[in-house]
Amino acid sequence: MTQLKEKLFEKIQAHRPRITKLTKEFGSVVIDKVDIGQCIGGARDIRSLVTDISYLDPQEGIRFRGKTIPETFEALPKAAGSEYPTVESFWYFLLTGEVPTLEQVAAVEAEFKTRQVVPEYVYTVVRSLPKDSHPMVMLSVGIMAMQKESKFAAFYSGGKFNKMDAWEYVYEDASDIVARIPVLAAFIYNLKYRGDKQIAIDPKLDLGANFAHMIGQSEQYKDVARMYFILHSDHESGNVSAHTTHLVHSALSDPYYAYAAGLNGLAGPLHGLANQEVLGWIMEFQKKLNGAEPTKENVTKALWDTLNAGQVVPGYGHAVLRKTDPRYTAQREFCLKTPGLKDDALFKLVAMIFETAPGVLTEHGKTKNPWPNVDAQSGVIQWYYGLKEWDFYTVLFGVGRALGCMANITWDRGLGYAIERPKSVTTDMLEKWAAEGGRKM
Ligand code: NMX
Ligand code: MLT
Repeated sequence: MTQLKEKLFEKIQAHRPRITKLTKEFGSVVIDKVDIGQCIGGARDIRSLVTDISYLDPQEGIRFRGKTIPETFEALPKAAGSEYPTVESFWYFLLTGEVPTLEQVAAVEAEFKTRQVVPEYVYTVVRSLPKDSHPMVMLSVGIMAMQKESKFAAFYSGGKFNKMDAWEYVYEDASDIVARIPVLAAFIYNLKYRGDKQIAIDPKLDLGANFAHMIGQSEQYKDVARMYFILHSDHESGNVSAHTTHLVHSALSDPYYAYAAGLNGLAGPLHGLANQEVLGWIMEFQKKLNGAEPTKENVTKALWDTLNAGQVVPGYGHAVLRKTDPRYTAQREFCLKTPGLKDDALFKLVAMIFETAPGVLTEHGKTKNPWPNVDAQSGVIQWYYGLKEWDFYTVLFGVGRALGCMANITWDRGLGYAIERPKSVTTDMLEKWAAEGGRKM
């Protein structure tokens, strides 16, 4: 067992009795109620999932393992010569809840080197797709094609499956997926936008730096990749990509099936695809300006045009958050401290939208949260560094989100969580309970 796997085993063993006690002794303690609005309205706010990996407070935003974003970046060991931690150190932290030592980080980096090679047949499958397929299709198909590597599936079909050991095989698949997904994403980028000019893995580099290297990016972009993947990793368990991954894996579908499904959810415009939509919206706006300077007045008009056309303003609003997303703030601060970027015209426009959109959305009066989410700021950074193919932005989100989804399903198996199966009701039933003032329990 690697150091990380041993540490994880220790943590899982220590945690198991807590779940057993809660289920056996306190299983009938009520923690929430469900109303008709929630039943029809996307199960909003119903407390029915458990994770210790991250928690999203509506006012404060995300905490990873109890730490805010600035605390996380502060606490973790940094990549050599960088202000940012490596993705490997963050992976250790997400899985175990402990800040790793430099030696523990080096061990994860070494482990990832042995895992990161994507089998050649996966590239053949992805290459056979039409070149104008969306890169999220390519990513999802690539992960799905790799399913035959699944150690969990082999363990299950080998006839020796048992609940106590199953997490070990999920850990193996999860680690393979986390180590390989940036390599697959870089392959897709080069295939789609660089005439299939592929760049080999540099085995000396950490995960984020190697991704930058493999897409032909600059030295500075290495930190962008590290920051981006960490920021997008996890957002507790109810969001579409994490929930889908958890749901599919709850049927004991292996991590490849589960994460391909999660990616398919991430590809929706109300979820991860919003980062592509933001850039699309900005480009459309600039086209309409026809060379004129953006002003608060013309930004306001463009926002109203979108709303009056019955569309959503991409990058604004959130199902849980009720303030500016701290992932937005972290990226905005990155822009403000990066010479060149803080004076970039696109950054200034995004900042102007930030000044304008909350007021317009409040006046519009529909959204419960007029503030920006992660997607409103992420594209401008990519654009500045020359990654201008905005239909690729959700793939970057998907690489980061693998960290959270894979850590979560490893723990799901460690704690033996049940197959997910909520109950549905009919409209007749809802109408009856509405007339009676509630369901008689
Ligand atoms: N622009 C216009 N209308 C909005 C917006 C927005 N940005 N956000 C919410 N609304 C509307 C929403 O469509 C709904 O309208 P209706 O009653 O006609 O159905 C109403 O406001 C109430 O919605 P909320 O309860 O505030 O939001 P909900 O929890 O249903 O949805 C989002 C959350 C994130 C899907 C929604 O805010 C949205 O569509 N935002 C724009 C897309 C986006 O940025 N998504 C990315 C989310 C983060 N991520 O990466 O996943
Ligand atoms: C996410 O990162 O998953 C999004 O902000 C959506 C969510 O949390 O619902």
